[in-house]
Amino acid sequence: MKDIEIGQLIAKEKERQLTHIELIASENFVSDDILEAAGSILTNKYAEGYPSKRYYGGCEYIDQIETIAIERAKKLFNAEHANVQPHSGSQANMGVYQAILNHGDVVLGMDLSAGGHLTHGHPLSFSGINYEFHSYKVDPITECIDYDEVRNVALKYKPKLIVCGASSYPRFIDFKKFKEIADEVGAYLMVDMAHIAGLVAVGLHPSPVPYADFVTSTTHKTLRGPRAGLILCKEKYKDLLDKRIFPGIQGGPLEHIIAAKAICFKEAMNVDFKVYQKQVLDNVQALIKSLKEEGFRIVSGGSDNHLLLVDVKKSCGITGKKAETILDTINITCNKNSIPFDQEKPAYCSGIRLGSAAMTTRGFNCDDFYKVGKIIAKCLKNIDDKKLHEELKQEVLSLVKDKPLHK
Ligand code: DSN
Repeated sequence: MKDIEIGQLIAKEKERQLTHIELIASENFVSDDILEAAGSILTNKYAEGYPSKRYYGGCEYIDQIETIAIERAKKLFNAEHANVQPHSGSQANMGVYQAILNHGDVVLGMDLSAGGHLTHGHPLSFSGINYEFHSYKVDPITECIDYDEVRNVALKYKPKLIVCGASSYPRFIDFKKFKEIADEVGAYLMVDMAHIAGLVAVGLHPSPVPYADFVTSTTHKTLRGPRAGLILCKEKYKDLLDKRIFPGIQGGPLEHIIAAKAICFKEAMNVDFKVYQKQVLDNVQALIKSLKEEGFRIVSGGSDNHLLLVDVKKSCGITGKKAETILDTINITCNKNSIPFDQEKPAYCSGIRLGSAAMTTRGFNCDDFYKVGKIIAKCLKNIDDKKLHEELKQEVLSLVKDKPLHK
């Protein structure tokens, strides 16, 4: 690369990725094919519009690529329509909101501290600014969604839209129950399946597609594609939705990323993708077992998906922020996370969120994740023992040695 400054920083970031255990639940490592498409000459092309209805010439190959991406997304998720243009999950959510809501309309979403996402109504997000969001939480004892509470809040506020799906919720979500509640109050149902899309694709999490009017997602979490968004919907909403994405909220689609999404959808149809997702689930269970043996409290008592929340405040008396910082010194990357009914401010949090998708891609098995649990436990129980931390960092380095970012 001629730009030495940026080239060196990319090289350093690659080295960081290679030498760290990546436990951020929303991250993953893409295949070489996806990387190649995302860095391809397709980035040179403007293609405002949709296949065969473009506002620029020279789109004959772009049209084929985007059509393949749409068809593969529909096939993978058994959906009637797919819009593959959203640049991100936030823009996918914004597109759906703008398609069916008016400014000030009432919406129901999951509270951020219970596991929801910023775009599910946080007051600082466009969602909370433009619409009147109300939220449901989780049951204070089980820390799982209480569908009776969701129903009661829905009956009270009569939302035009109910949003479900989460960023840090470790349990199965019952989309059928959400649909029944939405029908009872006459609301649309939107499911944001960003975190669990890979599990849904292979049938290891129940699919929201049969129940939701709109399903939004990112493509880079468990789905292991490029950093981008996706919307699935019923055929009857196709025109409404497509107009909202372009020209509603976006201009030229990122066709290099759409090509990468098409490859991602094909990869997700391979038999080995299901094997990978099963390993993701097994690895989470190994990590939970290891941490529980060390006395750590796991929010909701466990996990049904690719992530878990560890209550580090209760388990070892430190904040999530402190835990995130200390783990980083031994080359383990994760993020602080609020836990249900958290008493700490969002900048500190009482928990950390751990996910298995990224390291499973790098070839970690249950033994590796069990060891990772022991390393985390030793580190967080001895936060001032620098000598121990150095030993733990060496253990991490030996675990990641000879593990490529993507096999
Ligand atoms: N920031 C993503 C996550 O980490 O879950 C959600 O957008």
